[in-house]
Formats: sequence, structure tokens, C-alpha cells
Amino acid sequence: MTDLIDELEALEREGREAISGARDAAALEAARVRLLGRKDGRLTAILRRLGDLSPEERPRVGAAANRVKEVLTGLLEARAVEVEGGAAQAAGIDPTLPGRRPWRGARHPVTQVMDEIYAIFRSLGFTRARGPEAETDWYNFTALNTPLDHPAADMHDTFYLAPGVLLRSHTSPVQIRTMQAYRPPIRIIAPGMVYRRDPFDASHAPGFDQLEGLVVDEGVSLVDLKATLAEFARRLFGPEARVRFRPSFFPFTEPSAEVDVSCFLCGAKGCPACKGTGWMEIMGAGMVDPAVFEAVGYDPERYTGFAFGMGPGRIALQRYGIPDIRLLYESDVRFLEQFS
Ligand code: 2NM
Repeated sequence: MTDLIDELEALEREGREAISGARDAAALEAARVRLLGRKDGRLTAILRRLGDLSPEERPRVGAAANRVKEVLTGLLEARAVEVEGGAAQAAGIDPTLPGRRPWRGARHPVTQVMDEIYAIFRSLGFTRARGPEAETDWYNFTALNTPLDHPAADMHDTFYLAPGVLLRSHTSPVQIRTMQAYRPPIRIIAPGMVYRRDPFDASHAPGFDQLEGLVVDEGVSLVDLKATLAEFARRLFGPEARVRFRPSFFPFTEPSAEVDVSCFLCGAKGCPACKGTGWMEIMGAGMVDPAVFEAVGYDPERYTGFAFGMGPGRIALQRYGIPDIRLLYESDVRFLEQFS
């Protein structure tokens, strides 16, 4: 047994010399194989002879062998760093410089909110509908019970491309086209860019994302609207979220409402984000006006429906506490990388 202890001490001594004497990575690896190599290394050879010892002797020698292995492994690692540093310096590289953090990609915050909204409505049985961004005034206004002398249709508020042709000011024309193409039941969301002649400032942009929804069938009621939007709010903002409806007016719905969600930042206690009210406005909604059904050839005596519209960009501003809508449009990586 003392033989093996002596041999372990000799191995440690010689190992220290071999490691500190290795001049490059290849020499170091050769030393490692000779000392600790699993098949033919010197430590392995000693460990093989552990079986010859009595059960009383074995633990002490085993412990000594483990210690030598740890010491040599540590020295090998430390020397590897030195050898590599030397090689780097010889090549004119300074290995002490701090590393460069790689860019991490992130989906745009509005895209993240939109994708969450899609997933919620998808699971509620809605499909996505799309339509053109250049529309006629009939699809954008007339079919939506909005006469062309309504202020919304004014040249000051809408981008006209040619007489009677415009950039859609909401995604509702998609609902009109969908109703023309399909019989009820209808259950769709229509996401996309819309355009309004607003000044580009902290809270307005001339083009922005909108997402509208439409449900039409026999017997659809205001209860269905409230239940759908209450479930939507719980899924998007958390199980504690509540909604409230405030009476409002849109030409294409009757009755119409502004929909508030209980403030998801302060839990409706009142904070700067909700201006102390405990509520945040997130969308408009209502029961589809029979005049809209007439325009698309649906029988308003047979069918009822609800519709709603929201701005995912606005919701992203509220959710992330972004103070200026222009940040959503500037593609500044310092801003965007915060959402990864
Ligand atoms: C909103 C608010 C309320 C709406 C109505 C329709 C249609 F086509 F069915 F008439 N689509 N979207 C609607 C209703 C949109 O956005 C604030």
C-alpha cells in the first residue's frame, strides 16, 4: 500500500513538472494523456492495482488518487489558459479585452401584441381576413352607413389617391368584402394597416395598425359581445382583468360603446398610466347597424352581429409604458432590443 502512495506522490511531482514545462497546446495534451489518459495513463495504471489491496487499505489510497487527479486536472486547465494566451499574444491578439455581446433579434412590440391577439381570437373560433389598403369610398364609408359628407370622409382626414379612391381609414372594408363573399355565420378578425391624415406626433401617426372583429349569425346579442370581449381581456391582460362599456357613437353600430379594461399596471387602484381612474380605454365596439347588413345584401330581420376595433400599437404603448408612438416607427435598435 505504501508503494501505491509513493507512486501517487511521484506522479504528482512529475505531473507538475510536465504540465508547467508544456510550451503549447499539443505538448499539454500529450502530458494529459500520459498522466490521466483513461486507457493507458499512469493514474489509471495505479487505480487498476487498487483491487490488490485489502478492503481496509483501499479507501485511503483511493482518496489520495482522487486528490492527485484533481490537482493535476486543475493545473492542466490553468496551463491551458496560459498556453493559449501566449499563442494569442504571439498572434497579436489581446485575450484580456472584454467580449462583444452578440445582437439578439426581437419581434417588434406591436408584432408581439398582434400575435397574442391572433392566438386568443383563433382559440375563440375566429379566422383572419385580409383586404386591400387602397379602397373605394363605397367600401370605406358608404357601406358602413357613413355618408360621404360625414367629417371622417373629409379630404382633411382621409388620404385620397384619386376621386372615389382612398387609403382605407379603418379595416372595416374587409368586413364588408367578407360579408359580400360569404353567408353567415361569420366570425373574423381583420388586422392591417390603416391611414389617416393626422400629424405625426407623440400620440398620432398617419399610418398605424388596426385590428377589427366581426361576428354575424342568427341570434347574436350584446351579451355575446360583452362575454367575448371580457374573455379576450382576461386572456390578454390576465385573469383579474375586467371590462366596462361606456355609451358612444359610431355610424356603423347601434348601440355603440367605448370599451375600457381595468388598469393592468396598477390592478385598477389608480396610477399615472390610467390617470388615476383604474381604467384604460382599449377599443370601440357595438352591434352592427342594420343599414350595414342592407348594404351587403344580408337580411337585417334575420341576422344580427357585433363588431369591435382596436389599435394593437396603442395597446403596446400602454402595456410597455412607451411614452411616444414615434418610437414604434423608427426601427432604433436600442429601442427594439429591449423587447427580446
Ligand atoms: C370599431 C368600433 C365599432 C366595426 C363595425 C364593422 C362592420 F363592418 F361590421 F360594420 N366593422 N368594424 C367597428 C365597430 C369598428 O372600431 C373602433
